[in-house]
Amino acid sequence: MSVLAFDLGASSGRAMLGRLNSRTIEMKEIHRFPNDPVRVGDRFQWDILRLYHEIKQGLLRAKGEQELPASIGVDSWAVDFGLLDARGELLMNPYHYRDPATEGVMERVFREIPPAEIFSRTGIQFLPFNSIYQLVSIQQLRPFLLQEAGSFLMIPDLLRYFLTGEMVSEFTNATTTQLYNPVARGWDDELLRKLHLPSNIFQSVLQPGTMAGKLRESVTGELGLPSIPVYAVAEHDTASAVAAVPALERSFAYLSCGTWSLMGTEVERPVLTERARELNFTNEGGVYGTFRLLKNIMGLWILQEAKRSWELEGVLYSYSELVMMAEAEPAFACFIDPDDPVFLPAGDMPKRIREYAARTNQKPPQTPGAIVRCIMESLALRYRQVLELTEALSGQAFKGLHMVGGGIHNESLCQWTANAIGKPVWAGPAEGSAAGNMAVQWISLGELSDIWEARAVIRDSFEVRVYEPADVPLWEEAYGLFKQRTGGNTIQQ
Ligand code: LRH
Repeated sequence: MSVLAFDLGASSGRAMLGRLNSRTIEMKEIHRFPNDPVRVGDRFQWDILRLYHEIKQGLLRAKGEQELPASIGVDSWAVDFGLLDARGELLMNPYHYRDPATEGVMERVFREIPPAEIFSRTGIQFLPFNSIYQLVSIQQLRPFLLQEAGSFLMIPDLLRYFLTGEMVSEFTNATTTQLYNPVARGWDDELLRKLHLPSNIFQSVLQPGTMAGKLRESVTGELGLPSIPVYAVAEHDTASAVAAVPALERSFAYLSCGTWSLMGTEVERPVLTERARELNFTNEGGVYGTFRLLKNIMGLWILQEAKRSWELEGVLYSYSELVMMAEAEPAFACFIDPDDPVFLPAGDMPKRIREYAARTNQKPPQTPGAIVRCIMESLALRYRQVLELTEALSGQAFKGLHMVGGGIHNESLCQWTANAIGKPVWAGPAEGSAAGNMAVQWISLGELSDIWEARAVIRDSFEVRVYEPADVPLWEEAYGLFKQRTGGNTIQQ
């Protein structure tokens, strides 16, 4: 039985058709498209209608395949949303989470509500772009939007609404707003009240795996398709990626490696301790009653943005060229803390890396190769640091690390990660989010019995490459240097 997964990342989207032949998944990319955010003046926004157009293109391609999908699911990056008026029409282009308008908003909110209270109500890490701070920023800059708003829908909820006409929110993604209370299991009305945000715009929240409507008439008419069911899958892309981790054991550590690096473990209930808050870990909703105890690491964004800077200067490197140039550079010459807030916004990344180096008394890397080496080594060492924190916080010791997502195409990063953590890395599948998106659909359709059967099938269907640690003493020494040069600070906001 085949299903269709739309997986939208911060830099590209894809439509994947999955077919389950007894216990093997065959995945076919039927459409891939860039997701280019648009800068207008000093605002940074998503081109949501273009994304919806690309989804329709994906549906048309599916029509050309030998078998129509039995169902459809959409997942995307978290935290961003659209506001719709009372008639259900979109009021604004959703803002990009890297839009500068949220700068300083989190700190202003803390004057109204102490961070400890926000954390105990939501279990979510403090990131300046969480939907809660975006909404407060809209309230300050464009209050009429909230006055007019009839509903709030996260990006995949919104696209699903365009497809089906049904307005419902999905749990895994709802948790990332930092407005959802995982203990009370609902939107946190008290937080909304304290922030003077309207509570009536929030929709009921469905668990992943619930049927959430069917392609509406205008869509079936336009595209010449039957009314295919649309499921609320694990609509946060990271939740879908974690669902697809091909783990054998119940206790496992993962790194979902894309624009962001999300590292953590799956837990049965949210960890709402003071320690979790201090370490700025999050408890995002997972599939089938689980939570994702994890931490955001700035990830390959730093490399993507450096590459874009060189492109703007007129030099186009491919990722494999950049990685090869990095491999040729001397090791451990310069480190950055990838999670320093200076690296969050879009803009000249090489310049910010050089400034960081100068500020921390290191020799600034000059060539693209040296810069990329610095980024990749720093990421691998930061992974080691966050893995240690995940172990300390969850009280578990992991035998190795599962890496999923497009970042695993960077083989040196996988190897250096294994070296840095001194444990094996199991890399695969690269299309983790799409696989998790499909897995939830097949479970709902009764084709797979549960998430553990799905993980076993994923393990048997995709290559999982093993990277054994090497040069461990050298990396151990480098880890000491990394901590020294990046401030030795394990408590990172
Ligand atoms: C990764 C991701 C991550 C969020 C970020 C906004 O794509 O969903 O989990 O924190 O985007």
